[in-house]
Amino acid sequence: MKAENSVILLKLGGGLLTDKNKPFSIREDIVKSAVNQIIDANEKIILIHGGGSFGHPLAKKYNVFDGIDKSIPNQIFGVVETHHSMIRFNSYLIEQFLEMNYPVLSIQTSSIFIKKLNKISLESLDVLETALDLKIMPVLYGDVLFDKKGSFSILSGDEIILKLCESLKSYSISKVVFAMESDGLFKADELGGNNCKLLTECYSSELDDLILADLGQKIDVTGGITSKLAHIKKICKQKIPVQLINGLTEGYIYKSLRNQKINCTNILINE
Ligand code: IP8
Repeated sequence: MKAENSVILLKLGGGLLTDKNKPFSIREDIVKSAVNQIIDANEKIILIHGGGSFGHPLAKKYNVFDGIDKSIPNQIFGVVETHHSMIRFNSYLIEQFLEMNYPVLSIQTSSIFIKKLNKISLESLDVLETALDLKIMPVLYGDVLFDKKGSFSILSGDEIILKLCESLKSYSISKVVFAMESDGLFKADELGGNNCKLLTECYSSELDDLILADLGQKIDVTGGITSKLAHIKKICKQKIPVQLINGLTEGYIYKSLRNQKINCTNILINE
């Protein structure tokens, strides 16, 4: 595989880009800064973003994650509303790139992923890889996931990343970056106090023994940090390093994409 066929997967957390306490609210300055940093970095990237206050409150209201439930009033309408809300959020982000003349392509997660016999399958990898060939940055987002057995769920941005790590064929993934609202993963205080420390470096082989600090979670239908760690372990099984960075710290997204040193969590791969 040629060097130019290497790609970075970058997830911008929904909690970073939106105010999770206020439905349908975008943190415009943070979005603009992230967009500028991505453009300046000028790397081959697949961008994935989470649901934040556009996805989670609606998904929760209609219990979309757990699938069809006839006892929930208007649930089917809630499914399409959740999806449409994500499109609105995604369109805002896409427009920021287009205003800067940067070529991006929104790819609807719910149109290319489906659940079959309890397995999530990625149906249309070619669209994504051809966009990359054309130097277009594909942008995906947490969305509704349909199930062939006649139901639905939610596919999180983290799960999308994992599926891409398992499925990309003509591109190798040099690293996965999660831009969040904190500096990374925090180890629990060994003495049981509140003194938790940022985990700056850790080998994938050490992840199973890691005890993380519980820093509290806002509403998140797709599982928060525990589920993120489970996804990270699976990503590392594909021999792909993972970096968790603070997207609120000025310049960190750019520095991460350019492989410059920052204060964050680095999960390295054992040889
Ligand atoms: O924020 C969830 O994606 P995530 C997307 O990456 C919806 O977990 C629609 C809730």
